[in-house]
Amino acid sequence: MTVVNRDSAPHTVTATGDKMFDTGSIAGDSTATFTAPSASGSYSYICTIHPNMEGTLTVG
Ligand SMILES: [Cu+2]
Repeated sequence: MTVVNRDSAPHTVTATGDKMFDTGSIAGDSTATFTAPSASGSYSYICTIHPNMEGTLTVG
């Protein structure tokens, strides 16, 4: 899947726990792709640069 960093600062999309996905650092105003888990479920992720930034990836 593709994610877009619309901020000027770099961020990551990094799965918590078993780290099933990790974009690494995405530069500001850039895109990154990663392979989403194939199993349905909710996967928590954070930005490793700013660990207070968190979200959930839902695979239907
Ligand atoms: Cu960040």
